[in-house]
Amino acid sequence: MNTRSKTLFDAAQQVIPGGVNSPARAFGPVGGDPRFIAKGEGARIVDADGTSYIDFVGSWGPLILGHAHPEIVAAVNAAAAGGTSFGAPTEIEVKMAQLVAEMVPSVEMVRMVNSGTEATMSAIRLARGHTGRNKIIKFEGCWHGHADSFLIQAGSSALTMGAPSSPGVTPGTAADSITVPFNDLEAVEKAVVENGDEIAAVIVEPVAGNMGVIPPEPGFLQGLRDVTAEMDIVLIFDEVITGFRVSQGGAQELYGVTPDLTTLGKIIGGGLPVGAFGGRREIMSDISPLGKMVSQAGTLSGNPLAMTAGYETLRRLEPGVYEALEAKAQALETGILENLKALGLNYQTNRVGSIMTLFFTEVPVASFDAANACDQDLFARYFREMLNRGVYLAPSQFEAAFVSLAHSDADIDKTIKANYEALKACVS
Ligand code: KE4
Repeated sequence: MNTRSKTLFDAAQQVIPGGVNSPARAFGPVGGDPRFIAKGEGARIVDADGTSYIDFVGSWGPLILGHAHPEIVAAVNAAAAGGTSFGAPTEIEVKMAQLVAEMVPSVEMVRMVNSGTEATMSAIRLARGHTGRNKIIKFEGCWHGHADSFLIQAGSSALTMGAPSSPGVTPGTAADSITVPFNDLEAVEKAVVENGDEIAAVIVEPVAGNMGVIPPEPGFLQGLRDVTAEMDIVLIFDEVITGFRVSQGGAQELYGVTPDLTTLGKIIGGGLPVGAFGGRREIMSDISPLGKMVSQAGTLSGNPLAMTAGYETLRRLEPGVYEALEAKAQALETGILENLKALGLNYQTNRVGSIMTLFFTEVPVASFDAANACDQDLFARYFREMLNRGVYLAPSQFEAAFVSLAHSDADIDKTIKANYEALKACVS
């Protein structure tokens, strides 16, 4: 059918690789063509053909307050009227850093950047510069953005596209990245023993969100904290998804484990390009222009527009917000589980607060291998059935659904109804 989205996609593919500016948006794994989005409002997005969807991608997490929040749009408009970027320090950057330090337990000092990738890339460089060591430990199926050191057995779009280890990453770089299974503390301890004084950092998503949502097993995060503290290894929590999402202070507050460094993104920018890395003053004091002068820089880092969107978002995330998000997400998960039971299906759900994944497998998903064993063809069918019923999910089994404060009870009920019909269509 020749829709406006199709026309735009045909044009896009002539000048943009795959027609998308990020592979996670490609519909290849789920079939059909991506919907080109014209606008968003609250919990809904409208595509170029005027079709409206209940949105559970929310720009992959940033829009915890929903699309086009009127007060945030007004604040960004006002900031833009005063200039979009100066390349010089501004008051809003100080207020933002103070607010992040107040909200995130591990953060004594923080540096703003422009994406989660920049945050994680900078954090491991800082850990290497601070410790004088070269190797990092990362976890199979976790995604920390597209810096070379992470693109070995990675999650998210790399996994979805069937290329978890990327061409273009040199053997030398790959040799300094040790990849172990998520939730496998013994494997971490073994890697530390084998490489101990060469390891600069362990970087982990405290709740994995890029092989679908996989919570940490009891004791896993504390175990990482203990083994890294013992060996003076920098523990980095990549909270780009979980930061300000699973609680006001992120996963480190939820699980009571404080890392040395934390990387942030998504919600911190309120939908504009912002990332950040922060943590212990002793470590952050080695970032240029201080201490050991670990280099890190950025033309638009901390620009007043992005800082305004982020600051106005964060300051609205008061504790009561998380009870409301929990109630919405719990209602959605309960409805899905009731549907599965009614249809005699045993697919699995994982949920932490307002992020969740429905896995098309009959075994509990606590590891990369279990996630990777899901029936991706069945997920693709389900995705299309939901899209045709006006529910917009991430086009991959290996992603999270994000519930926002803007999702109404009616939206949740409509989604549960669509879920029942979609599941029934998939298995009939
Ligand atoms: P960005 O560079 O995309 O802002 O952040 C990279 C990143 C770092 N750490 C974690 C835990 C992340 O989830 C991400 C990015 N998440 C993906 C979706 N799973 C973004 C979507 C995309 O790649 O288009």
